Amino acid sequence: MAPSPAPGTIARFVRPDRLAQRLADMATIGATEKGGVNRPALSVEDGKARALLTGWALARGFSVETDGIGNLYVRRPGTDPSAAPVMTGSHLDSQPTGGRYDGVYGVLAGFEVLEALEDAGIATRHPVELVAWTNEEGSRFQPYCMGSALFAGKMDLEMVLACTDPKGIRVKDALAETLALAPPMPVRPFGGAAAAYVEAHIEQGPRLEAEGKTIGVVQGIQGSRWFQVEVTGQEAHAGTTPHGARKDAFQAALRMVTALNELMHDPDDIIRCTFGRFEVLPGSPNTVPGKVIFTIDFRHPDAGVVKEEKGDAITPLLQSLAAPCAVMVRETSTTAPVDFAPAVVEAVRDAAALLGYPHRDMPSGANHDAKFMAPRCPTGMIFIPCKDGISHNEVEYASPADCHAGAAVLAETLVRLAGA
Ligand code: HGY
Ligand code: MN
Ligand code: MN
Repeated sequence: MAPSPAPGTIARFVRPDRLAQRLADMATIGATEKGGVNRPALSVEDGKARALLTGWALARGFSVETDGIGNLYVRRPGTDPSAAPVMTGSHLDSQPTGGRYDGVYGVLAGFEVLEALEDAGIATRHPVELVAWTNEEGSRFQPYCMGSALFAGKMDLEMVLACTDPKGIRVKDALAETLALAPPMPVRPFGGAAAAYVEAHIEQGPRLEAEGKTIGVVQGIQGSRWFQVEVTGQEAHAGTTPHGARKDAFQAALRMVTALNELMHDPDDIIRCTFGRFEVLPGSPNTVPGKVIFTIDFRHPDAGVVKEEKGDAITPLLQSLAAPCAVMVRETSTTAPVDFAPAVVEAVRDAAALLGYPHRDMPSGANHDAKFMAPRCPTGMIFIPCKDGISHNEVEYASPADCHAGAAVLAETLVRLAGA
């Protein structure tokens, strides 16, 4: 077996120009007028992005596979066929007004590492495997992270396939259409072994840029709970119906949001509570709203706050404020905070130091597929800065130099974990 490459070797084969070009090519799929992307999970755009990555992978001689939810696996074999793969990856789906880096950067940084290994002729003991997870965002279909959660055995496939988007389209049907856009490939069962998982991602926050750091050595991800709330009142005439006789779904929802803002008030500004979707129906100026549908995205790094201190109070609070309307509260996702494996965190930190990139340890405020991989195998993440900390926005931007740095640190980390 060839001698292990000296530290810093693989980083020299990571090509910033190639990575930048692949990011630019991928950004044409679902491109929006303001320079972002709209690539909903299991849409035609998602299918085209997978097809593009599949074509690149096959052209480099890597093998490709999928599974029952359409996760896309790209594998470079190791010298020990019995060894579990060291995995890397992220997601290709985006927010409706998403950026050109959220998720796709981690997928393409991982692909760049596979290419660099190939170019360097480095043999790793473990296979190195890239995965593009299905529906990380949870924007079109809730819950989020369907792909990684099913891989990790944390969701039921039949439940997931039955989930519908706001237009009533099922995951099952959208998945079939998406898969048809990529070449046929072997289908593997869920739950394969993984020796480690490392995900590269933009920070989606302002810290690294503000502190002049290039690399975030991520310690873990905060907990989060998502709810969908449906308030049902009675449509009525806006001019003739006395307020005392109304079952106004909007007024009830307004009481709920006001009370939730009080519950989630945090002078330390650590709690995150967002009402990202708020629909008032029928949406006519002179009809009392008969239905309001809204979402709650609640997050906190402390498990006690996520659960009993705040999270468990949400549903009873909404129910107490519904009358004279009715309310249905559906919790669509609950994930506890996760800590990443010290050995992987250390490998990321050592790689950043070896390559001379200023770095800092930090938590993740955003959810990632790594949250579901953390209980399955030693897991870690690498952050790079994004301009003004902005993400989930079409102006999202990461510099080519920072994209290169993250991919180089990822390469060194994966080579160390894969046993070259
Ligand atoms: O919502 C999140 O935290 C992730 O960016 N999808
Ligand atoms: Mn993401
Ligand atoms: Mn996102």
